[in-house]
Amino acid sequence: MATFEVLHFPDERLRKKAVPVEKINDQIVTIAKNMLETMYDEGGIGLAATQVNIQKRIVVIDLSENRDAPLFLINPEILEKDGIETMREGCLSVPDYFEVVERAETIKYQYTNLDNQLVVDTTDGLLAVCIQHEIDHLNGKLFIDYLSPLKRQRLKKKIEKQEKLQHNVL
Ligand code: K2U
Ligand code: ZN
Repeated sequence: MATFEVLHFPDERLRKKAVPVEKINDQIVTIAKNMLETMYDEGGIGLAATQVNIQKRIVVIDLSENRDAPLFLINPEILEKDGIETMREGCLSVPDYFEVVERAETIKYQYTNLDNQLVVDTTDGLLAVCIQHEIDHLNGKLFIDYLSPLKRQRLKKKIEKQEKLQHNVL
């Protein structure tokens, strides 16, 4: 197994829109499994291929306590949304920053699993938030895009200042 480098905001490659997976072959399975390894290594509960500079519509998620119940979502789509919920979100591509984001409370969604089966399901809670967060990544959108322009600008300046400090230290 291998792991990928996770891109960090404001890397413009995070803004690329991922394309649908045409055929689930060995290459796609290997990418998905390496993404899962990367997610576990980074301490995340979800990861989209865009975050590792792969512009394919692949998402991995594992919300389990023992980190042993992975979900592999190929070409995930949200079919229906209902209600509103707010949750404090973080992101592996925006380290050390957390903000409250408003999203749909319940979603009906579909995806193709690694056995090439179409799965259609409805969920709410953390899984619903995670799926919406990851599909945003596939569309080049970050959770900080829901912030006010002022908050987003302040965050960008904070990260650029941190990068300058790190650069001077190295
Ligand atoms: O896409 C990602 O960056 C992974 C997110 C998934 C997620 C975000 C918001 C709400 C639910 C799931 C991270 O796994 S969130 C947790 C986190 C954040 C920063 C560092 C480590 C873990
Ligand atoms: Zn994220």
